[in-house]
Amino acid sequence: MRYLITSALPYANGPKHIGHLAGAYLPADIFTRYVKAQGHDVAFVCGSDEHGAAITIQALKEKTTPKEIVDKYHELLKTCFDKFNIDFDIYHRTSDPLHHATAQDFFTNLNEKGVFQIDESEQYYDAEAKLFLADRYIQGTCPNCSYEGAYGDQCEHCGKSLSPKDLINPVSTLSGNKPTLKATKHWSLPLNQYEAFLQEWIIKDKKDKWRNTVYGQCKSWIDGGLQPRAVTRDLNWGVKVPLKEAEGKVLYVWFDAPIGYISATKAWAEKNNKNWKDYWCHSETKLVHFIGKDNIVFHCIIFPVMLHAHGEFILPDQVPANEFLNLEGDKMSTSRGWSIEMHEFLEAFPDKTDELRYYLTAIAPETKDADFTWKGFQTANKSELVDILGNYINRIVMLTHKFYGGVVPLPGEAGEAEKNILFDINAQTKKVHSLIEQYKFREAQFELMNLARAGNKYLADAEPWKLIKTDEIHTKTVMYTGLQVAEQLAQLMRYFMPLKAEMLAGMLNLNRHLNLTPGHQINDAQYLFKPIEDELIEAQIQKLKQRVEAKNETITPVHKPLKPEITIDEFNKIDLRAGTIIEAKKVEKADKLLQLTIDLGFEIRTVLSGIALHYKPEDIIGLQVTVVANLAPRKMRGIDSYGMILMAEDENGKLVFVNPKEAIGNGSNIK
Ligand code: B3M
Ligand code: ZN
Repeated sequence: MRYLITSALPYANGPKHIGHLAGAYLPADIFTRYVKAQGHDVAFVCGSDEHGAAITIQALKEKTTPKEIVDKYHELLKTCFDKFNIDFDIYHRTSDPLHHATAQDFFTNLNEKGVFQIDESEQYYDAEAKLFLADRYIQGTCPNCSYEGAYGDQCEHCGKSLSPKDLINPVSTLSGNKPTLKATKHWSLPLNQYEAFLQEWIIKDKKDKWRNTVYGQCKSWIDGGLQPRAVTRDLNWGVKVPLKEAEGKVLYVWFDAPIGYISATKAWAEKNNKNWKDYWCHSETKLVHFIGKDNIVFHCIIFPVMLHAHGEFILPDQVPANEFLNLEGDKMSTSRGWSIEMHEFLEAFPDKTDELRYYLTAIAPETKDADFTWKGFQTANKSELVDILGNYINRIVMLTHKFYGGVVPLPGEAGEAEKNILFDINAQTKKVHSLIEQYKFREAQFELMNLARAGNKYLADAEPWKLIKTDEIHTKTVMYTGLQVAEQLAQLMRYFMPLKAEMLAGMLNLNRHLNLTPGHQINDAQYLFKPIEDELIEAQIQKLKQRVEAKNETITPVHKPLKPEITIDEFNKIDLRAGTIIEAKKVEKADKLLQLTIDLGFEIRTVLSGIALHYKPEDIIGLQVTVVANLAPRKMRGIDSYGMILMAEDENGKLVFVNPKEAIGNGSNIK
């Protein structure tokens, strides 16, 4: 079997945190190590995503050029992945000329096939900066939740996807001016024309094959109806659109980035005397994309449509997208300071990379969001790695030295217990393999630990340290059998904890011999794992807290521009009433929404409110609030909402209720 395995190309606009590592890099590495060990022909590719507005915005922030930004972060990311032993066959970059040529060829191919539709449209333009504004360069008020710092592509407050023209009071972030609309021309991929293909390929075929979360997201996109997507942008940073009439335009970053997987494969193939087409154009090859859940639509819908429209490429076989990793109960965010960047972890714990790999896999967000806690990390290290895996290895290696000078003994006849544990070696190995093949890395690693647990139990029951005094032959059998467990642990650990696996292989002197056969000399015992001291963990927790506080202090409150003036008559159109929350519950599959039942005195209503991240349902029952009572009903997540609750929000996104200071009759006017 041949595999082409990819991990999302990280934007080279800043460091990446351990949530990214857990989402798209570590599981890909485990899978790759496994399929390679099975003897398959595999290419594992990744690289930096060096285009797009995220990069140019970072350059503006750091007062430098996009080129300097991508050079700096490309190096940082590459080094971090190396240190975590994410074993890419190539870590490429989308600024490479080979990538530019590959992306341009791809565009030309589709263009010549007449795939694109050309749309003339009006787009926001900053007359002072003389630039069309990328969606991210425009900020304004969200039409959905009224958050005033929404971006032209998305409101980070309510999560709604937006287009710049949806924003109320748009402002150019380059100059602070109100942008003007100017005509421009763009090439679009008419996704709507590929609905039949997507129905056939995803809806019919992938339901039982892809993770529920992945399939579900695809289905809701497809069911919601697909729109054409512009694949060009008016920008000067990126892959130039290879057409005379497209001067000053580049390919949209999400058009060129996935093609980066192809150019990375080409670059790797060139160096390694391989044919890249074997990996991309051969129906027997399995293409597997490891990504985080925010990239699902691009990998499951847009890129496959591009590949399908091109016609010469295979489509992804699996897209094992992960959910998110939170940190100490809160969403990880580099900009807020609430994150553990990969390089920071490496600085603090340079020799604990496998311990982190272990913990991230043990809590992997495969089916739902997971929570990283420093204490959890410390505990997993102590009570699992040190006490179970490390302890087993230490006991068996020490005893081998003590009893036999480190030479594997010749076993006598196996008893029932030996037969059982030998069976376990086999059964656990099969389980680990099969779970990895199903992309269930968390369970796979758990089964590896179960083998270590079984080993501990076997030794505890057999008590070779006592047995040696009464039955030398059977002691040899026990020790020989126990060593077989250790050997298999070393084999299975290679996928998850490559450095520790190597260390164990060194201890068992497995490098040249395949099996621990009688007479084989093993090396001295070393501790595979060590407990992590409380102070170190405490220091990390403090560091996190202090950093967030410092960031909060240095954020100079931005005075949000006032909305345009209104008259008192206009204001009076809003009917505000006092009401009491009599019921509150979470809305399924909507992280932010609470469904409230409000007693308005004259009637009872359902109101949805985006406060679920700030308030627990049980804490707000009985609270009197201010309700916009004459707001037109709106449907969210299939539920009708009749009105809105007033909240005050500070620049950090903290929300508090705006409620009558003293209890007053429900239904009272607020004016
Ligand atoms: N750079 C977004 C991200 O890092 C984007 C992925 C590209 S994969 C082709 O999440
Ligand atoms: Zn919003």
